[in-house]
Amino acid sequence: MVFLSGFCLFRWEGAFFLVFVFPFPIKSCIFVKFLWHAVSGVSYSFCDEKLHNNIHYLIKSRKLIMKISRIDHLGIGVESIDAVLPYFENVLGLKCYAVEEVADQKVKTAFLKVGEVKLELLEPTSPESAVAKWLEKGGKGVHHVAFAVEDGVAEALVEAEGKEIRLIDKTPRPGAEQMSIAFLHPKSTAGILTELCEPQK
Ligand code: CMX
Repeated sequence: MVFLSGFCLFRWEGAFFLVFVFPFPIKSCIFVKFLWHAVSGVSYSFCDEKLHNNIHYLIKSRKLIMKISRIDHLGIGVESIDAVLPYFENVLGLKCYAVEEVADQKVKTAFLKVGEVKLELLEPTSPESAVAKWLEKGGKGVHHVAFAVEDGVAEALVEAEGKEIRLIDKTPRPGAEQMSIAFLHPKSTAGILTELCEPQK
């Protein structure tokens, strides 16, 4: 802390200089304070580890955030598609336009459209299926939310992993309706089993 006060006259190289100095700690002067904060703020920002990591990440990935264009579908886990379809068709007036088995996931799927969004009814075809285990543990209704990714599921997975999201699938795999899909673990996605998808190339 430096204490100075009043005007000070001094001579340098034949010229006289009058300097006003402050009667309080030099760091309290508004101008000095401003400079201090500006310099220390900037240097703090550059040292901030998170920012540094983000910049590093941005440089590495050359993008900021994955582009989600819409909700592609809601996956709804059911014991039996035949048992619930009358509700969706006869009460809600929706139309089932496709039934497909996804052997890889050990599920039978039925698709209905609601505007742009689809409902995917999921019926397990084996007790080993993830949906069967979920139903067995008391799961009901919406099983997962699927987001359509515009700029590539593979790239989105790299980005999500870089942001410490737990991946179920490290790389995209084929899903129903000729989609390329990958799941993110609900433990790191606010409890929502999250699917990223895009049409297969
Ligand atoms: N939504 C939210 N949380 C879920 C969940 C779901 N659908 N399924 C499981 N969990 C939670 C469980 O409640 C459990 O939480 P707690 O530890 O707090 O109890 C945790 O995740 C672990 O669950 P688990 O029963 O021990 O089951 P696993 O770890 O063996 O598997 C999961 C969970 C999500 C990794 C597995 O279900 C999976 O790989 N899912 C992705 C594949 C899939 O669901 N395919 C079917 C759809 C196919 C398609 O659309 O084509």
